[in-house]
Amino acid sequence: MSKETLKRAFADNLFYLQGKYQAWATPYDYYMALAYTVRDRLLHRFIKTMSTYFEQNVKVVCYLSAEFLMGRHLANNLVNLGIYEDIQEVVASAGLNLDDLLEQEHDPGLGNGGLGRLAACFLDSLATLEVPAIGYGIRYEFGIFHQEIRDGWQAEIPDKWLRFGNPWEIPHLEASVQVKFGGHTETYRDDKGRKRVTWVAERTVTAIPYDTPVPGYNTNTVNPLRLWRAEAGEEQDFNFDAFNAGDYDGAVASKMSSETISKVLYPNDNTPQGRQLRLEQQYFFVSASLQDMIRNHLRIHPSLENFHEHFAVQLNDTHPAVSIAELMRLLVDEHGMDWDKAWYITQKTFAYTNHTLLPEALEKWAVDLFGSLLPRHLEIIYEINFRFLEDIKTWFPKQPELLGHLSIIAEYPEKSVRMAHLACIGSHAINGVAALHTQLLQSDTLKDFAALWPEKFINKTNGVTPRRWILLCNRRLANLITEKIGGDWLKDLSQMRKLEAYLNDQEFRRRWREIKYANKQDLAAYIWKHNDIEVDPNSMFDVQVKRMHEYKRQLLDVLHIVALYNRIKKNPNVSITPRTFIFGGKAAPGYFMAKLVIKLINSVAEIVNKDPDVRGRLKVVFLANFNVSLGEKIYPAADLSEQISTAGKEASGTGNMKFAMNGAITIGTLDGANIEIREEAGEENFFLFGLTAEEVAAMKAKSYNPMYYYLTNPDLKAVLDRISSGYFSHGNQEMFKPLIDSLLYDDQYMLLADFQAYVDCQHEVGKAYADQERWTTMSILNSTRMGKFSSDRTIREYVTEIWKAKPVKIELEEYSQEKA
Ligand code: B1N
Repeated sequence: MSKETLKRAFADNLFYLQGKYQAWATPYDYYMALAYTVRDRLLHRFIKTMSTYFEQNVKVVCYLSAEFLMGRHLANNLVNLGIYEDIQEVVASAGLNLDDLLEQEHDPGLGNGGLGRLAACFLDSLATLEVPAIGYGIRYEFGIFHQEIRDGWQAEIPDKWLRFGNPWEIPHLEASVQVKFGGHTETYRDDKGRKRVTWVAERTVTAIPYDTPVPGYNTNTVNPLRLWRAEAGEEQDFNFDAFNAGDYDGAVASKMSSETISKVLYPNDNTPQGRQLRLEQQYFFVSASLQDMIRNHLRIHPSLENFHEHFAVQLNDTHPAVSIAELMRLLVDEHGMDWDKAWYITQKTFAYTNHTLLPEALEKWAVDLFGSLLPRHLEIIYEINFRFLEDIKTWFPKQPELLGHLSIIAEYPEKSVRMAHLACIGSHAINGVAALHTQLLQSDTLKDFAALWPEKFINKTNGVTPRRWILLCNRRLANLITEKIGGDWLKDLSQMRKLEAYLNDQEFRRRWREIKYANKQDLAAYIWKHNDIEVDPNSMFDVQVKRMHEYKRQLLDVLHIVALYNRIKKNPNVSITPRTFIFGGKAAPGYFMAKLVIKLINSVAEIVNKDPDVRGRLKVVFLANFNVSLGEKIYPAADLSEQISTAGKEASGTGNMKFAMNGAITIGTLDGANIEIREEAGEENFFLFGLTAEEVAAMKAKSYNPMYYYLTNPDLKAVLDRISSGYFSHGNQEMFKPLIDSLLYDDQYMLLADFQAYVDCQHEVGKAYADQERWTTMSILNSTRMGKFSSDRTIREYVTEIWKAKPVKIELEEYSQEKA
């Protein structure tokens, strides 16, 4: 891939694809020309990868997910193809700056948060490890809304990400499939006299696949991300008023017809959306994907009897769990297979990942709704359930109560289909996403299934890709690492340990600090530009970025800020470590409390940032529209990573890993992957506080009284009283009352129980930061010891223990290497 060829292609694409001379080209034109140049280089690898899989008849991993939060493609593709530096030169020789062009790309937001981003990291690792894999999902026309802050409140703006075209996708109209909805079922006898069922649907939607090539790092493998679009008849209007009023799905629900299916991503994280359209989305992409697999299988094989030997299908939470009924329907009804054989194949094919323990987040569909949309699937689920419960009766004749616990159908409060039960019964493996989470699944959320099939349960601690989350977002750090230990760490993150040889090297330590400082300067410039707030890169950057949710306890972080502010107001000369508190995160549009916390953060910022007594020692910043590309700017600039969820509530967290890899130190509870991060980093390099999951459960069991803490802790009382008094809300005492009342009278997430421990721990953090030598050591060791949290490690475990798939080398012919 010579620079001359790249230069030529760049110029040609500007002319022939954007239709522009240099003189008229906008930065976006240049971005598009560059994107097409890179895409061409991906494509022949992509095609070679596909044909190799076909010819070698390999087992393919199919990752089914309602969300893929890919982030921008261009820089990632440059990095993975190994042409970043070359392209930088090519672009410079045209008088342009690569970073400016990279900023032109719209960040595709086809996911909410951790779950969708995990799917994206997994695709990167699968291709890097040369595992045959395909991601299947939905090509939403509107991704997660764009967040603006108006008068301190969140406003939601529709995300029209496709408006200026998407150079990374290739539609395949010829590979469309039909997906049916509604209607009824009929029985008949086939020519062998066997009783069969057909589904007479009420309507049919066309699913059109759009493929995005996903390259591995430093390999020839390029796997597909295949996203389905529902064919629209008439173009439908989008109701922006309803949308902005927070009635998010009302904006599209008015004309609930086929073309709305792939219109919009539901903006909920960790809360289910019991709407018919959501179930339509789930079934739509599941059916299209399974039909696609079957079609591909029958191109090479005479029957579907060995389907499970060629496809390993992973269910990313229960969102695609209707797959289990759909594969049974396709095998039994459409391909005439016996039930028992079909069931064997189905169980061998699927594995299920659970991502949450929050009881309210477990998906349930009312039987009436389910049956009216998917009448045949409801019958199949009843049949699966009947056979399963018959087995249970035989195996445990003395435990009739088990039937109600295990049944796929819940009777109360309304008759409904429990998707997690369907997923457990139809899968051969069930995994949680961190050690504690898997334990709690087994001891609590899914305990009856764990007792029944202990061998099905297995932990797979999450990971993140070091390509995007170190190399691409923190080039300064990546360069230092490679200079010291060579480049192998990018494919084997445990090699980072070798850097510990430099732990006491003064020159290395100085450069470590300089890099963090430079990253903080960059972020400070971003804050200045977007928030008009001046922050000092010498202050500690104390960061909490993640979706807004009560269990994540952004509010506890705010209580600490107010506690520090109170200390200063009491004695303006008190000695405190200067801090910049940085927040970011979207709230689901209908989540009132989460939105109120955003308003509180901005209200506290307004007062604290300009109070002369504070003398700039505290700054509070809420960065609007936290997404993958903003994360890439924030993680490398953080000193302190806030991972303060109520123990037992955060399944894993993955932001915690990104922070630590980039040298931030965690303050956190014993929750999710924090526990394993602390184990790896060493307890002396982690700020631990708060109740354990066990203590939380015990305290809840003997009736928790938050008011007690308010009445007995004067600092806590002063904090809550200041907020209640209207001090941060122009005298309005009503504004934050819902937050205060929920703390005093309910406090489901036990902020008040953890308050003092948190404040005390933060005091230790402040002292540690003041000792820059100590802090530098902790920072280096956090970063060097995160090898476990590369998604390469996670994927290797899935591949060997669950999917039983094998890597396949993709050989490029000489001529196509030339052409590249
Ligand atoms: O999945 C991440 C974990 O790291 C997080 O701890 C966990 O909260 C997150 C319904 C979810 N769990 N459940 C969801 C997302 C969208 C939706 O519609 C639920 N997200 C998580 C990766 O394992």
